[in-house]
Amino acid sequence: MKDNAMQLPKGLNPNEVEHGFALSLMDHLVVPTFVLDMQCRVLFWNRACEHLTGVAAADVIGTMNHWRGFYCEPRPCLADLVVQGRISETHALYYEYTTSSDPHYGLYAENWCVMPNVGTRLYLAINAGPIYNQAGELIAVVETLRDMTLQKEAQLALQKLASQDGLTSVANRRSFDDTLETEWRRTMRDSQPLSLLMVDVDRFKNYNDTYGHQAGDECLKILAKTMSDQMQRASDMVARYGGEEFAVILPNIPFSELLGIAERLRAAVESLSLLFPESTFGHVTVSIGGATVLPSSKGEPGELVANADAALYKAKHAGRNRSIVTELIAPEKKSSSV
Ligand code: GH3
Ligand code: MG
Ligand code: MG
Repeated sequence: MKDNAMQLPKGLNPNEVEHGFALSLMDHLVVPTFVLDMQCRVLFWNRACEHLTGVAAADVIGTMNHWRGFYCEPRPCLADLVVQGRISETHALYYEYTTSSDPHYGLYAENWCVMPNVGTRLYLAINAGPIYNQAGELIAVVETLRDMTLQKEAQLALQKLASQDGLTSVANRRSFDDTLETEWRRTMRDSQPLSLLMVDVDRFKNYNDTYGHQAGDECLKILAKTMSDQMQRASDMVARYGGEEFAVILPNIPFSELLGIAERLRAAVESLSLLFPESTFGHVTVSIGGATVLPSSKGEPGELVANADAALYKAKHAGRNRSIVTELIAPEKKSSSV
């Protein structure tokens, strides 16, 4: 016997070890584990798997009902994909996944699972490993699971914090830069327009000077919420660009619609009727500059920001509380204003 071979418990012969002790060992593993045969029937379902899923081994062994431990609707588990050679479907069925070009390695994936019997949604890390006989034929697949819910929730919360502006809770500048870059590439690839609005609060220094910085902060929060509430599509992003300036990314919005959207935002802020003290300056208002880029192989996202900024500058100089938009990378630039 080699030095690292498993030592037999006293009183057991080798056959009992193979058929009894090995099974008992898998049954007592703290890692939730189940095994499917080549008909996708459950051969083995250990105690940790019973605990994780709330499904008793006696209810699932010999059946194809293993999916019931994890999901409400029938669907393949990772081990089914390996048994049936349906590896190309992994991306459609799992939240995260990696596949190896070596079929002996199996699959790794992560997913949000409903866990119908325990009533708690869990984020599971899943390995499905093929088992081959001595002739090299696939005879079964073993699936092991790890509960990663706490780690995933912490990761998502951190990601959210890292992409949110601390004061107003809209997207922060970093998130704006990333999204604009992504949408720019999409625009070039899909030949769809991309629009951007830059929104600057009018005479905000006066608001701060009179009400104080804290009241100014409250005002910025209200403005951010008001603008976010105006956006109708999940793909639109309101971000705090910096200070009292906001930016709105509008994927797939053509130039013809941009002025209307800018005016809707401007009017929503004006109708809040947030008063400046002594009413010297009337209500809190914003000026808006916008630009639309048409698909082109040239250019970069900074051009869109620069053009929207230039339009904002014009809106300020034209008297504030107004919107001016520009069409970019067209044969001739068109401008419209209100
Ligand atoms: P306009 O844009 O109409 O030309 O005038 P403005 O007074 O808004 O422009 P300016 O750039 O002179 O002032 C911007 C002000 O915004 C000054 C700054 O104190 C204020 N501000 C920037 N960030 C914050 C913030 O986070 N909280 C508060 N309360 N004020 C801020
Ligand atoms: Mg301002
Ligand atoms: Mg400003």
